[in-house]
Amino acid sequence: LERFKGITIAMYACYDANGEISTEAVKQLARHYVGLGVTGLYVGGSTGEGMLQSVEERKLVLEAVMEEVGGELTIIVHVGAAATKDSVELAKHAEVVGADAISAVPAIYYRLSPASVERHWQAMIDSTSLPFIIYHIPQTTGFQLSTELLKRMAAQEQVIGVKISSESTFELQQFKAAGGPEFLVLNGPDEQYLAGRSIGADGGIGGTYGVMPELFVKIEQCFREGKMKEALEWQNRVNEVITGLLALPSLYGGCKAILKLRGLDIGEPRLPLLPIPSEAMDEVARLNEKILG
Ligand code: SI3
Repeated sequence: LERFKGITIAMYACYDANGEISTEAVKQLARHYVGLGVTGLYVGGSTGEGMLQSVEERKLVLEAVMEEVGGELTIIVHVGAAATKDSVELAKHAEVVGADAISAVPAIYYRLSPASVERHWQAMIDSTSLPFIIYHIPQTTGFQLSTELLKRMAAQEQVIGVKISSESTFELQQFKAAGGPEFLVLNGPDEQYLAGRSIGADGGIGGTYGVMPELFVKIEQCFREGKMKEALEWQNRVNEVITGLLALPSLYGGCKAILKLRGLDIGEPRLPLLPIPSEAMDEVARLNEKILG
């Protein structure tokens, strides 16, 4: 399980000037993250705009990532979709192209019972032999994962962990206790990375890591070495940037704009996510400077 611990970057969606998937930009971005001390990439999640892409587009993105950095970074693929059938298709594809694990939110839109969500996840698990990581993000899916369901899922060897994007570190600790010491718990809220680690998370998956991976690697290193005061100083620096990013018209738009300032053009987010207007570019530049320190 070591290859899933530490810093996993939730990778941004990459589009060309017409808003179509750019496999070239996907490869460039994936390559950009090699050699920085991060563990891997989370592809097609919230940050990766998987829910705004067709099944075919999601496959294209993963293929590009695998071609470029497969074997160099651990690749977790988010295969969550509204329809179980689409998730199963994406899960099978993930196995064929050699991804390290799949992950999924509960199916979206319908108000689902725990039994329904369990069947949805089970269909993906049964369709491959890949490890499965539950993605718990109740603020967007509306589904509150109970400790009972988590325990039932975690009882299967193939279900290796949960990514918790709710902002409750108490819930994180409870899930860790329910899953047992060998069950991975991955922190979702980047602004609470150190808090999550301190209360039992084995690492994290985050959307703002992609503009400041080195800073998250610093937090992680300090934490591992027991240098808590220093770890907190890095977390506080990161949080000043996140505060600024969250005040922009769109978080992912802001992250992409920062990368563009550094010469990495991966396009704008897809609607309904908003691009960054030109009048906000001074603030984007200020945040970029803050990161580069
Ligand atoms: O892309 C992903 O699936 C994520 O990494 C989600 C991640 O947990 C993000 N949470 C949400 C609700 O989007 C965080 O990375 C979040 O963007 C960050 O903590 C800023 O609030």
